Order: sequence, then structure tokens, then C-alpha cells
Amino acid sequence: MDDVYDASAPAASDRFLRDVLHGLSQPQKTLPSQYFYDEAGSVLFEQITELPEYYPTRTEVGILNQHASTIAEAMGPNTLLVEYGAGASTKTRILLDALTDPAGYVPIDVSEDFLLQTAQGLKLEYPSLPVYPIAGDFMVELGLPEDVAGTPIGFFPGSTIGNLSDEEIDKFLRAARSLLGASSKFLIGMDLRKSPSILIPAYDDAAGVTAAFNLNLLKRINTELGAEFDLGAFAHKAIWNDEASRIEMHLESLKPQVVTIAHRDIHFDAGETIHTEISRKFDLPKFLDLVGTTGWTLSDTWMDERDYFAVLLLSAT
Ligand code: AVJ
Repeated sequence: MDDVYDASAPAASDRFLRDVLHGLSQPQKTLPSQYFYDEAGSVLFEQITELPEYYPTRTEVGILNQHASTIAEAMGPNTLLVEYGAGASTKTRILLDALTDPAGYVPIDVSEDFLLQTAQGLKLEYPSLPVYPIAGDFMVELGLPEDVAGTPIGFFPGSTIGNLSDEEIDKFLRAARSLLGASSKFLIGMDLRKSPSILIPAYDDAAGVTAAFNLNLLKRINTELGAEFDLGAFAHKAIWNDEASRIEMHLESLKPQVVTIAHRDIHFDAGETIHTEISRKFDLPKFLDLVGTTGWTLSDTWMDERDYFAVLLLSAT
């Protein structure tokens, strides 16, 4: 395995504490959704992807499988596949298997542990594929390692783009355009608007896995930052915000309470919530407005037969 190129700035735990205290000091308390994915959170997320109510993963995998050769052809030969967020790599394998002579694979993730796991797993299956993991926050401008070859093609699956605000999407697409360069393309998976009767259960499943995933954030703050959240005193909530076209996940305080984190007392009223995640459900024309002036243009779209999910290929302009 090649070395991990560490592009992250301050120590991870300092940043975590700073982000948590900042979020919990806002009038609407918030916690950044990127912190869901510690080891336990990643296991819970993998379980979510297999729930009967959670359609996005299997729908996207279906689209990728069905159109793999067309997508690979559109990407071209000699692709250096640059993946934003190193996940379970099922989707990565679909592309790698379809691509003609991929030049290499560059997973980018904030978690060095995931990067190593992903990179090592792929190394076993694709022994001749160069892998260049980058540890860092993909919202900031990163550089590619110097020794990479091939045409960089971005890959951002899973509708993770739905976790970002308009401003963040703008910043992210510009940063990606600058990392990937003038001859690049970008394959992005996004969840689409649909009935709340399908959306709500996908984020509030009968088995309670999504609730455990949401509450795991508080557990993580307890273990890593020495806080004392009583997990039984908070409840998972999934809300459909129609105007903003997004699912919001919250943790609702079931009683008035005070939680101490790093000598700071955080007060909660009964019924007050911590907003933990937005999961946007896109409308294609509106998304293309956002793409607008970021240096990308739409070149292809693939969808499932129910129009639940879209996989877009953008080209650098
Ligand atoms: C991985 C961010 C795309 O928003 O659907 C699943 C995370 N949250 N269930 C999503 C998630 C609750 C997921 N993303």
C-alpha cells in the first residue's frame, strides 16, 4: 500500500470539539453530519443501506450496474478514478470492473482508518491498480499526489452531495474542478424528490437502525470528548421539509436538561432539538442551476425506472 497523503489541518479531536461546541451554541442547535461516521456509525450506515425502507443505495447500485459499460465508455480509457468519501466500495468495484485500463484509484476521506481499509481491500482485488489515498476534507482545495497518472475523473456516489447546502455545493464543485483539472469529468449520484410517504420511512425505519445511527453521534461525543449525554433522554426524529426539499434528522430532548462538554454547560428545553443532518432530494433543473458557473456542465444522466435516483456525468468546461 502506498502511504496516506495527510492533507488534514489541525488535530482531528480538536476540530471535533470545536465543531461540537460551536454547533451546540447556535439558537437552533446543530451537529455536523460528517461526524456520524466513526467505526460504529459506519457499521450502522452499512445496515441502513440494507433496510427495506432505505431505497437509495440499492437504486443507485442498480443504475450503475445497468449502465456500467456506457458510463465507463463516457469516462474514457486511462481513468484515474478520484472518489470523494471512501465507503464500502461496492460502487467503486462496479466502475473499476467496467473501465478500460483504469490508471489508478484515489480515495479521499477525512478518516484515515476508512481510507486504509478501503485501499487495502481494493489492493487485494486489483493488485495491479495503483491506489493513492488522500486523508483530508474535500471541502477545502486539495492537490493530487505528484506521481499519479491518467485522466482524473471524480466520483461522488451515495447522494452525499445531498448533505451540503447551496453554498457548500458551490464551494465543493469549484474545489473539485480545481483538483480534477480541465479535461476531467465528474460522476455524481443524487437522490430525487418523491413522496414523503416513501421518504420518511427511509429515514425512520421500523427496526430503529436510523435512530441508533443518529443517537450514535451523542455516544461518540461522550466517548471522544468526555461528555455526559443521556442517550435515553433524546429521541430520533425525521422531518420532511417540503419547501427546502429535504429530509432533516433531529435529536429531540425529551426533558429539560443540562449536558456538560469540556466544562461548558449546554442547556436543553423539553422538545428542543439538535439538527444533525440534511438530506436533500434534488430536482434536476434546480441542481443544474447550482452547477451553473462552477466550471462544470451536464453531459449525461442515468436514472432508474421509478425516477427515484439520478447518476449524472458532468464535464469540465
Ligand atoms: C450517506 C448522506 C447519503 O442522506 O441518505 C442515511 C445518510 N442518514 N440515513 C443519506 C443517511 C440517514 C445518507 N447519506
